[in-house]
Amino acid sequence: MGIKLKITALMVSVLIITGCSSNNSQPDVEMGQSTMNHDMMKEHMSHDEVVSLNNSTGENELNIPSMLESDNEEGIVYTVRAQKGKTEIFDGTESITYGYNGSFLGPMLRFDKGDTVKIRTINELDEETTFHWHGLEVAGDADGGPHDTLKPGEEKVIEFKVEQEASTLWFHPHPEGKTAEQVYNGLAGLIYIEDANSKSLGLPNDYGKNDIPLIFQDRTFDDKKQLNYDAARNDDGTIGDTLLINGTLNPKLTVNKEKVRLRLLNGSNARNYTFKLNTGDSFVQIATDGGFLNEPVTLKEITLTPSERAEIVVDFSQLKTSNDLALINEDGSILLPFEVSDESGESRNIPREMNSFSVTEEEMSLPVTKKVELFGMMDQVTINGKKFDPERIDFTQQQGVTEVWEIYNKPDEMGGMIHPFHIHGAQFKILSRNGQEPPENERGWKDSISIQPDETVKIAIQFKHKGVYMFHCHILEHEDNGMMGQVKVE
Ligand SMILES: [Cu+2]
Repeated sequence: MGIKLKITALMVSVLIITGCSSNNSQPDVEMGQSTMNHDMMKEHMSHDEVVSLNNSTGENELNIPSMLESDNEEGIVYTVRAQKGKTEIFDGTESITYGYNGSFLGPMLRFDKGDTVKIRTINELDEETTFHWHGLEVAGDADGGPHDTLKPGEEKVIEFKVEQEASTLWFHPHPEGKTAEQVYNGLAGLIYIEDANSKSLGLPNDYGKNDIPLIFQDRTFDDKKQLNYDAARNDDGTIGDTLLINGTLNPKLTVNKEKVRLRLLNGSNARNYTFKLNTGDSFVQIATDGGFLNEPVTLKEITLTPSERAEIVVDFSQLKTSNDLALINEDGSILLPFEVSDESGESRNIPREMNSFSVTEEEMSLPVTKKVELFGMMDQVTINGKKFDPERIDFTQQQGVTEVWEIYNKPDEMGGMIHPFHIHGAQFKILSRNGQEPPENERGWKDSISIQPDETVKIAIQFKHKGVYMFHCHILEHEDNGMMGQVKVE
């Protein structure tokens, strides 16, 4: 499969270089000795060809990331080290991996709203890296963008006050041109923010028991069971046939007969997932990237593009467990089998009112003051016709002032592809998708948004802090290929 993908990528590059068009009125395009017909071209250029994931056999209990303890009692001080190590992902074989405070992935950092947090970040890798806090509202110099590289052996202490509401965020590296490879090798960790509201809602919050993080990452392993990024790399987004959840191969999750909260994070370089239960049962979504929805939204499936999060609650006391229960992907591949124990857990209701998120009339009536056009594929990706330049500031915005950004995903001749668009340092509100109100389950704080080809979205965004922040496509290879710009908040 890896070989097939590479060939596809190569053919597409050749087609771009030769400047061919997929316009149906044109005759077959000649490429040196070989000739492609339109059906072949369509197949190779539809962007849709995605290798399926292998089914999880469920032979391994899901790993739950450890919760990172504070270094001292006086203040909240964490130490986060980026490290290289070996991990037994496959029984009896060690794979070379990266991780935070360990060999693979990272611990979960739990903050309370109002906390002043200090994090000592240390680069123990033999290459440059940065520590980016995805979704966290912090000053630009604490954000860990590509200007903030730590050389091997260097360390940096950042300090910030947590002022945003309860949410599930994450952290990962962001060095220019190297983000995709470092995340692929295992650098990713979770941040939970809790506040008075999240603690009073009576939601499942027993970490690892009925409050479960699920970090979805697809990978390709070579025949020595190694993550060989250079071999697997695809300029249009590296995908793989092997799913790891929280780093666990062939995971299963054992739950009690109760409502279980699943915090879904698409931590993949490029793959989109549409999650559903194999029974066809519904579940409720309770949170978006940056906070709770006002009320639970009942869904049968939910799509997350890279870096998006959603919290959902599945009621295992109501599901018929005679069948094999599993979380599956849109195409039916089994992502996470569930084993439901006989133990009935706590009974609880999900409150009808969870938050007071709103889009104001004023925000709706603001003019568009920033326009972003996403375009291209492979290494020909641009924002407003330009590739990332660390020396260029693309936009400026005033601290504390809400502006409306309009983001357009301009299709190419082959139709284009979904780009997940992320802005650093802030949570934003979706005002509209193609002029329409966003779906119910997107009426909450977001820091990443999936944008379809030819779709225009409007968002209202306010930065609470100053600094230079990135905005970019979260297909990590697109980001590394320059689909990124900078906004300076003054
Ligand atoms: Cu993209």
